[in-house]
Amino acid sequence: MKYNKDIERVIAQIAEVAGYLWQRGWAERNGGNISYNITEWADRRLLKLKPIAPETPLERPVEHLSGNLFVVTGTGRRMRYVASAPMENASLIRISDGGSSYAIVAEKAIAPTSELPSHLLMHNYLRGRGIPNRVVVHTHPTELIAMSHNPEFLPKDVLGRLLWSMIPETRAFCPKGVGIAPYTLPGSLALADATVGLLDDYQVVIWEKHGALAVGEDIIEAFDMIDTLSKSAQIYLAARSMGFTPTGMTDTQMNELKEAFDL
Ligand code: 2HA
Ligand code: ZN
Repeated sequence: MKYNKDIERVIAQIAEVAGYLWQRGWAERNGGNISYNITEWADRRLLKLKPIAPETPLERPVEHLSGNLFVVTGTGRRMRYVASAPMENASLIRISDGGSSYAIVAEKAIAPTSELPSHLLMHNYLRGRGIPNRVVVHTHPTELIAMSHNPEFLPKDVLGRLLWSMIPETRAFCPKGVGIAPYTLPGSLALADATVGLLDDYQVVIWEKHGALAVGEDIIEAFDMIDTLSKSAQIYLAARSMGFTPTGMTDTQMNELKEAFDL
């Protein structure tokens, strides 16, 4: 299918980020998924494309996404192939008027990611709050997942503060820290609800013992936040493997940073 320049740019960025996720080792087999709201760039032709498969009802309507068009990576598809052939491994879906179902409108019937409930409910919540969010990225960053196996890190903002304290950049570029959703079955509505419940406070959510998600207007920014947090997790791990627990920046040092960068 031919797309306009704006949408071609979005598809190229999805491929770029999919490549990073694979290179980082965060995307074993079909791990991770991406959704991108492209409605604002879609011309009439795209918005009126005929469904190539029957409408699929959504368990929970997404009224703020009525008529919206998304590029969504396909279920079972591998990030390394999203990188090399994005639209062979992603789906174009349109939400129905009213938001109670979606239809695949791409040329190929690629079923969207198993995490579609989380993706759509996150987009819906943010748009409903008037936030011009376009992207949800989900991936499996090894060290961050490992840290989520430690119950001591799971109370509110404990892991977030620890990661902030590893290197100044993390607080500067992830100023809200990380929310943590307790372990829940992948793909479930319960996982989606737990995640949405954290979006008032965070742009990055860790799914305990599973992965990370970031939201944003821009897919590169969303990737960068997870990458920055992952850097902190790696510093923590490097110190622990050298036999010591890293001191971390002090509260005074972090507060100085907060003021200097107006965070
Ligand atoms: O796409 O990452 O969470 C596979 C997954 C499910
Ligand atoms: Zn996952």
